[in-house]
Parts: sequence; C-alpha cells; structure tokens
Amino acid sequence: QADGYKLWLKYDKIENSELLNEYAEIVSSIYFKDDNDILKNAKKEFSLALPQMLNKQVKYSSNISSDNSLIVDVYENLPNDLKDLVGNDIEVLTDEGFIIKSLTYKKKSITIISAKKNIGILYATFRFLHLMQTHKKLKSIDLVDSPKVDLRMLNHWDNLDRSVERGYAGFSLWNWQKLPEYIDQRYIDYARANASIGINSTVLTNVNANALVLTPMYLEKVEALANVFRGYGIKVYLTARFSAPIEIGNLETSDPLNPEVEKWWSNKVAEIYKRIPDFGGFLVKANSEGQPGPQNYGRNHVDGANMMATALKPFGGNVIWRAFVYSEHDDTDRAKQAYDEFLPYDGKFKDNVLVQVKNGAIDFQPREPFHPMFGAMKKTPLVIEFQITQEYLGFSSHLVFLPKLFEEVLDSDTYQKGKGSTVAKVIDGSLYGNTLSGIAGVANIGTDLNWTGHPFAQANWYGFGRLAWDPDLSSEKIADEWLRATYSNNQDFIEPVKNLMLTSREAVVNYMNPLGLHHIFDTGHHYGPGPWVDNLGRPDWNPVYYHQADANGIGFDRTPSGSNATEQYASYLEKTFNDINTIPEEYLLWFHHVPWDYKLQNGNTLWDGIALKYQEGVNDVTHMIQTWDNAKPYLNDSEYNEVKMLLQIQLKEAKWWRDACLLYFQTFSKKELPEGVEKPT
Ligand code: GCW
Repeated sequence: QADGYKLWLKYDKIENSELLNEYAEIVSSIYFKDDNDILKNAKKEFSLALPQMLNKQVKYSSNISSDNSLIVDVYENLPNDLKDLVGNDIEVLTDEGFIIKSLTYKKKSITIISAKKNIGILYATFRFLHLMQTHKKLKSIDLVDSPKVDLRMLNHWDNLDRSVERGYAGFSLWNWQKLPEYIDQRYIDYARANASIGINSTVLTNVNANALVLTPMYLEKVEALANVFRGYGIKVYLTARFSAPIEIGNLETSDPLNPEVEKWWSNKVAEIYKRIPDFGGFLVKANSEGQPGPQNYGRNHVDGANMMATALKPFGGNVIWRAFVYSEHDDTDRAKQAYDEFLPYDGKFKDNVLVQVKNGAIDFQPREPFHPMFGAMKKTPLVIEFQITQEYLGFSSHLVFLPKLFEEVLDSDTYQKGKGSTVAKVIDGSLYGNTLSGIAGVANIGTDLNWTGHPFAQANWYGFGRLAWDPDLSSEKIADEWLRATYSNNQDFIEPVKNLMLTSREAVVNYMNPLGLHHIFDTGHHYGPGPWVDNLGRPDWNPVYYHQADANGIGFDRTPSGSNATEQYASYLEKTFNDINTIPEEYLLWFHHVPWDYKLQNGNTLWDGIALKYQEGVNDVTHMIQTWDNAKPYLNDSEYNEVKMLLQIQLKEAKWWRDACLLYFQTFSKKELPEGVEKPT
C-alpha cells in the first residue's frame, strides 16, 4: 500500500520492550462482547491492531471471569460487582462517552472499557489503540471522556459527477455509478478513520446542490453508504436544493409557504427515512451566491428553514441552514451582511434548526477575526463551519497545520456574556445552554492514494475531528498525537517537526495576507496572489475592494468612519477594534485604513512592516525545509521526498506571493523595500 493510505491508524509494531510487556499483560485475556454491528467493528479494530503492535495474536474469552485482564462491554451488561466499581464514572458520560480504567477486581488488576452505549465502546476502542500507538502508559489509566459537541460533521463539497468543489485530493470518494451494489473498501476505511476521531455525521454532497441526489435512483445509493457508516456511528446528511420541488417534483413553485411544496418535502423526507431510519437531515445553502431559496418567493430564511424542519421533525432530523450570505445588490460591507440578515431571526427558528456560520465573516481566509454572529445570536444553536480543504491556504501543495487556526478562533473571546464567552463555549452550547450543538468542517478528502493530497493535510482532518470532540484541546497536543501515530514516536523527530507544524499557519499568513490583509487572491481559483484584480462583475469579488490600497495607505476601514462593522461585536471588542492603539496588529488592516508611514508597535513603518512580514513568511518556509531535512533519518525515502518536494513548491510560491504583493503595493506606497527584504528578481 502507498504511504499514507492507513492515515493515523498504522498500528506499527512497538519496539520498546518495557511498553510491549506492559501492553501485552493488559491485553493477555480479553472479554469483548460483539453482538451488534458497532461492537463487531470495534472488536475487528482490536483484532487488526493488537497483533500488529504487539506482534502476537490476542486471546478472547467468551465469559467475564476473574481471569480477564481486559473487559470491554457496555455498562448494562456488566456484572453487578463491576457495575459498582465504575458506576459513578458512567453516570457523568453522555451517550457517546466512555471510560477506560485500571482497577482492582476480585483482587486482581484489570482494565475496563465501558460506556452507556455501543458507540462509546467504539470510540473507547480507537482511543485505547491510539494510546498504545502513541506509547502512552496504560497501567494505571483513568480516563473518563465524552464529546463536548453533539454534531461533529464533515461537509463534502462533492458533486454527483465526482468532481469536488475546492477539492485538491482527487475525485469524490462516492462512486455513484457502482453504488449501491459495490461497496468500495474506501467507504469502510473512511468510516473507520472518522470514527477514530469521533466524527459522527457526514454531508455527502455539495452545498451548491444538485436536486437529483433526492431522487430514488440516488437515494438507493445513499442508503448503501448509510448502511456502511451506521456501524461506525456516522449519520448521513444530504444537501437539499431549495428548488427541488420544481426540478424533480414537477411543481411550479418551491415557495416554502405553499402547501403543495410543504407536502412535497414531507413526502420526500418520509421516503428518505424509509430507506435510512437514522438519516441526519438537510444542509442548505439558500439565497447565497446564486443558489435558489425562499427569497425567490418573497419569503425569508426562517420560512425556508422551518418548512424543512417541520418535515424532518417527526423523524428526529435536523436542518442545518447556512448563513453564508452576501449580495451584490447590497452595498454595505460584505463582512456585515450575514449578521445583519440573520440577527433579527434569532429565536424564530424551530428547535431542530441549526444555523451554520463560517469561522470568519468573509471566507476562510488565512486569518480572520471570529464571525460576529458567534455569541450575538443567543437563542439559535450555531454550528461553526471550518474549511479543512485549503481553498485559500495553498490547496494541497502547502503545508499548513490548520488546528492552529481552528484553535485561535475557538479560543477567541466574544465577550457577549461577559469575559470568558469564548467561541468554543458558544459552539459546544454551554454559554447559552443550547440543547443541540455542532461543528462542521469542509472535507479535504478525495481519491488520492493518501486521501488528502499533502501528507500533512491528514493532520488537518485528524485535528478537526479532535477539536470537534473537544474544542478546548490544544493544537500542540493534536500535532504531537498525530505525528506519533503517523510517523514516529521518537522525541528527536517529534519536537522539531511539531514545531514546524505549529509555525506553518503563521508562515502562510505572513507570506499571503499579513497584518489583517484578506481576499487578495487571484480570481476563481483562489490560489495565487491577485491583489490588482478590479474587473470582476461584482465589486465584492474584487481584491481591490478588500485592501483599498491608495497613495495614503492600505486596509479596509471597518470603524465608524468606514463601514462600522466593529459595531457587530460586543462593546469591549468594538472599542478595542476601533482604536488603532489597542487593536491587535494581526487584525490591523482588517479593520483600519492605515497610512504607509504609520508606526507599528515594533517601531517600523507600516510599509516596512508589511514588507518584512512577507519576507518573514518566506524565511519561515526556508526553516520548515531545514527542519524537514534534519528529520530525514526518521523517515523512509518516499516519506521524506514527498514532503520535501512539496515544501519546495511552497517556498517558490511564498516568494511569488511576496514579490507580487510587494511590487503591486509599492505602486501606491512609492517606497523602497527595507533592508532584509529580498529584491524581486
Ligand atoms: O468559499 C466559497 C467558495 C465556493 C463555495 C462557497 C460556499 C461551495 O469559493 O466554492 O461554494 O464559498 O461556502 O458556499
């Protein structure tokens, strides 16, 4: 198999003899009940992983007895004396949580893995194996863990022709032509990988939706996928094209208040649940970037979402309604439009509607301040949408460790309910006591042999899942775990390469969009620099709209003298952002139009500061290459070469970004490049 196919589930043999002995003892006699699909899959993972890691077959016993060294079962099946030992810990678990504990049972040391439900056992299994893979001590383990977020979802922007919008890792995994009969091993491995990091929902299709997926011909195929994923605790969702009643239902309208339309959706939903009893629901992009929606009929987002919610409610399904809206007919700052449009609807959505909001107010830029809807929309559960695929972050050619970006957003304090009202608390529902919570990530997965194109892009899928489980995890811990499971447990490898990962996000900000610059990508593909583009049909698509460079300076004035987007934040932040003396410099040009001679905190002029940041980005990539070269002894040739070649592309393109942006901005600043910045050749 090619390097990378096995992801972070490689289960390499453990060479350290002390650990090997410890683990071998713990699993010397296992009781593992597997009387249903989820437990079967869990046990299968055990039987795959343990012989590889421990280099010997495992022994299962058919009854729980005092001879067992490891007991795996849901709580209700445990004998009473064991129940007494673990009862308190089980009580605090959610339905998806688990315990892994060492304890003394009948005077012997044993390990127990238990949970309220089967799915908890599956998650525990993956965690237990992961702890072994990452060489953690297990002898006196005491782990009680539950996910903090309910819906941990991947959003695939996969089209029915298998192209993937903003996908840089091959084609869509879903082979519609061979489904439903042909179950590709990939579907199973995809489900395993997701379950191993706790992802429990997947939206199979692009938000720019094709109504055909809701026809019987496709639903049969969706059903086949759902049947595979169910055994791994993953629910299937579909995108619902708002005009489907017209396109596939022969109606003349898709007005959400039209009884025929309501009936059509109710019937459609019932048809889906007949095939897929645990269907998750619909993800909807409506009246956004030309997609149809309720506004086509003079209705609003609440009308549209609630109509679908009513159809889904009897079956326990959800509507996830996206708030990614901005209009060319609206000349207010694009960054303000979603908030302005959605805030008045707070409290009006049905209880099975969640509103999905991108992490920032523009569009998945290398850095954006958190979206002002977080914390402000108090009565509606908000799902945060991250983009794992690197649309504005170098596709699958650049190494960028995104958990650093995700963490920055989740840790941001909205101040909406006083200090400490972080985005993470909004998302996990704890700030306002929501009954439903969710995190979505736009998937970076495709048919590439290694799933994600860039080997390190696997870490972004992995890290997304881990943060969805626990939004308070540190990116440092995630990088550490992933490196150990993927490459090596050798500390001399891990420390420098972890550092490389953790600096990679700031590097891309520096060489693409430093100091709050944003959306200066070339048209359409969003890959290379295009700050000069000013001729697109819609002004809000032109990079010049976002950087506003002129003879005086650069940056988008979002203070009261400009668009006043700052007013959408809690008053403490509004003040902080409005005042050029208190604004964090990483957001400077996001909120302020700043003179070229303005003095930055370090004493440099803005012009020099921008130029030096671009250079710093290039230098960062040079360091990343050096680090990778030093890591060579710990890698096989293909592992080393693949990343090395990609880093060389990254270096070349970091220079391209630096030179293109500086040469262009220099036509306004009319200033020389400062010392230390390489002259473009
Ligand atoms: O990021 C932009 C992308 C579009 C995408 C849109 C969205 C799916 O450029 O490709 O469409 O956002 O999120 O709806």
